[in-house]
Amino acid sequence: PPVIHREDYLPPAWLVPQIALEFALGVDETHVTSKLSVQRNPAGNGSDLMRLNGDQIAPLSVRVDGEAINDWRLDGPDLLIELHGQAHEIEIETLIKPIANSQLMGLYASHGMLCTQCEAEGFRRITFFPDRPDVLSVYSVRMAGDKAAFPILLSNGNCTAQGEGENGTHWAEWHDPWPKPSYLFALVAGNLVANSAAYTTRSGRKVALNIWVRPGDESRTQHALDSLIASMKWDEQTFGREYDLDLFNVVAVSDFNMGAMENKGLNIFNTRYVLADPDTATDADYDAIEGVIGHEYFHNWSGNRITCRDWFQLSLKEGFTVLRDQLFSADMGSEPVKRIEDVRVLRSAQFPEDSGPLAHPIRPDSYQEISNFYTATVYNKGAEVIRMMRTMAGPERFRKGTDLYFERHDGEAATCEDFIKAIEEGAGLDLEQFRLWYSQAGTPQVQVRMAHEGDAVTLTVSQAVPSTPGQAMKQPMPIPLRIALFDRDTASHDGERLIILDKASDTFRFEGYAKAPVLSVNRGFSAPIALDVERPVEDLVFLAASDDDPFARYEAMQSLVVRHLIAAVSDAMSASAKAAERNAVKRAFAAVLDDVALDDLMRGELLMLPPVSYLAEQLLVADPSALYEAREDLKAWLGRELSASLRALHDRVSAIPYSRDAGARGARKCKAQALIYIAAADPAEGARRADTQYWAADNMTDRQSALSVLCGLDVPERKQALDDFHKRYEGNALVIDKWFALQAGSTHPLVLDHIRDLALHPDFTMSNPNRVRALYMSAAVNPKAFHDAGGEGYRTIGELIRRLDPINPQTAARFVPALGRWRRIEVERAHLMKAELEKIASLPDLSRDVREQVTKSLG
Ligand code: HT7
Ligand code: ZN
Repeated sequence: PPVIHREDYLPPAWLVPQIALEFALGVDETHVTSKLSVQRNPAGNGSDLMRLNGDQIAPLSVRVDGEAINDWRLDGPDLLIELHGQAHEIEIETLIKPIANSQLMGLYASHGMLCTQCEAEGFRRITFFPDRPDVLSVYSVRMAGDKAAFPILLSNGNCTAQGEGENGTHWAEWHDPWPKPSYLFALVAGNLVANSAAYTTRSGRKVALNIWVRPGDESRTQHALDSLIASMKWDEQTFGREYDLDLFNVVAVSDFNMGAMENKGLNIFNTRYVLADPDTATDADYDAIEGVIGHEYFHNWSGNRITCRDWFQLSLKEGFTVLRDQLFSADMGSEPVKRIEDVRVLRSAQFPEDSGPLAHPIRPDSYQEISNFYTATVYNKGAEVIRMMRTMAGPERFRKGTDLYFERHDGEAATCEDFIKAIEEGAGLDLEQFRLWYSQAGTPQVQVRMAHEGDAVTLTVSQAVPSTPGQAMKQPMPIPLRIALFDRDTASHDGERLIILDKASDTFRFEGYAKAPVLSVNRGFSAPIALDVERPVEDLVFLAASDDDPFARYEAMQSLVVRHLIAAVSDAMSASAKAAERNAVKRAFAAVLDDVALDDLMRGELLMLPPVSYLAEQLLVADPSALYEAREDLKAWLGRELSASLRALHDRVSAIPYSRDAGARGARKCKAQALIYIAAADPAEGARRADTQYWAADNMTDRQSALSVLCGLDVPERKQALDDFHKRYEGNALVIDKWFALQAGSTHPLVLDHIRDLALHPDFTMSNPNRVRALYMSAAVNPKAFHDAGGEGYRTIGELIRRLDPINPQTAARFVPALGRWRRIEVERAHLMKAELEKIASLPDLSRDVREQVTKSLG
């Protein structure tokens, strides 16, 4: 497949200021007529050739200025037409088969409903069009179809007319006044009901809001609607951004490749990020809904009003919008807890990407299949990079920068460079060297050494950005580090400082410290780096108990555990030194359990052990089973050593009744954590408590955390609870997904047998991405299952990729990175992982999606 390079960008030769689309809707066949008003682009290369992208479609007819023409030609999937004037009208008819569209890109059918997914290149599966984000058009849409099958007809913008047709049909016309790229087009037709509200913007625009779902689901939409209203208000207050249409529709669809899609005025969501009530959704589900509703809404400005010039600029909209949704969620709940969760995601999903064969900068230089670049790097590291700009400027000056960006580029298809320039000018920052964060891949490794002499503290800080595919040599990048120097006796510091390391190595000197202070560094995770600080274990215990930055406190806990577990799997430390480190971990955990000043949400965070994937990141070559066992041993040991406190905690929080307030949510988080340790230490007691919790639960958070513990135990209560769960929630697809995920993600000794059986369960289907992810992504991230020494886990994922690729290549490709980490895994497993990749690569008809990921992973 051809490689597309960022540097080869050329403006389009032809523009399409207007498009009128007509759909004769049917689940089996939909007929599409598309009328394009095209104009030569003054900034184009003057070519007469107009390229209209297509993908698995054929033109039924082509007309230019009203005349049927035959001298069009196909170039691969694309339609080429020669045009000699300045402006023309092109009319093209196509016939598509939504029911046969298993890729879920373009127009497809889901439970009798028709819906679209056009980002990144799905529009070309509907009609021929210059399907690139720098061609902006005003869309008019007319759709007609059977009224009984499709009582609700939606598209972007406003409904301008509707009426009845013949033979039980009806029609609707929609007009979106805002020019947009084709990837933001959307259409939905189906039997839907809405939970509606009205919102008045701060300048007085009245907006009708609808959350559309299948009949029966409407009682689970209030949280999504509340989150939408909160997002609209927050964007006005925080970024000065108002909504710009009279209508905002959100539609929930159960077959969806990703989380949601920000189509102008008609967001389409995975049901997972819409439906919630206490009985079926966990606290984490509620938070995810709030975050994704916010994310898609915020795209209205960062993505829709200002879009991307080309797909290499994807982080322009995604990185910035992730930052905006993170700040929103932090303001809606607990800022430190949200920061910890975001860093956990970055470390477990993005750090491995950055250190593996698929590493790429947040603004990639080349791709074969753009769907493969909707990555944690583009999204989450992209957000971290913009967050660093905010940290360096401060929130007020950063806001001046974003104001300038929105004002200067409104209505344009912009670049990351445009964003950087606006922040530079608006916020008054020099970002010359900082641009390296956009072009260099790899997580900077930062070393900090502290020396104390007389009353002066000297920090020697150095950085190394590792080599990544195609980028052997790296330059030093500006790294903003928030630091504090603590007085050990008073547990206080003299104010936080921001230092910026912009060289390979630098020293920073601070005076007025008669005694050596305790260093707290990268507070709030001010830079997305891996940190190596040489310090005594006692300093970490001190920070874990006393740092006034909650993130730094969490970080100290994590560092203590990482340090201990890495030592546990290596020979570098004596047995007595290992025991001393383990005792330090215990003291830190005991302090967290006993700290009455700590809120339970934060306590729950502090009690979480780092995942095996993050532990493996610390080693050049890891034995995942050894890490897994060491982590399980530590869990059981802490459970035994702190048994009384953990049981007391579980008892205390179990008495707190269900509510959605922070105290009760914190209680449920602690309940889940306490149960994990109790069960690891004493499976019988764990099973007894989990069983009681399961049957007494009046909410999904408690029921799921209890079932999760039971799933890992070989006890009779396990099957009873699993059977009950399935029966209780039969017909609720999102909860049945949990039933699959809990079993596939469990620590049960027979987990691989369970996964094999679940794949044959009548509720399992390859055609629903949520179900596929519930079973197989849970298996791929479960070290016990995936890294089974015999290779069964690798074979399971390899076979899944091979079977899923012809059905849904985008989803199949998402499983490749798990196998692609083979170089960082011990040699025997590495062989088995590589063999699976080779077996996939040997298939003749692989999709471009999977082919790119597999080739890069083997390369
Ligand atoms: N901007 C949206 C991306 C998306 C997507 C991309 C490829 C294939 C399917 C997709 N569904 C949604 C989601 C977002 O970041 O808001
Ligand atoms: Zn997004």
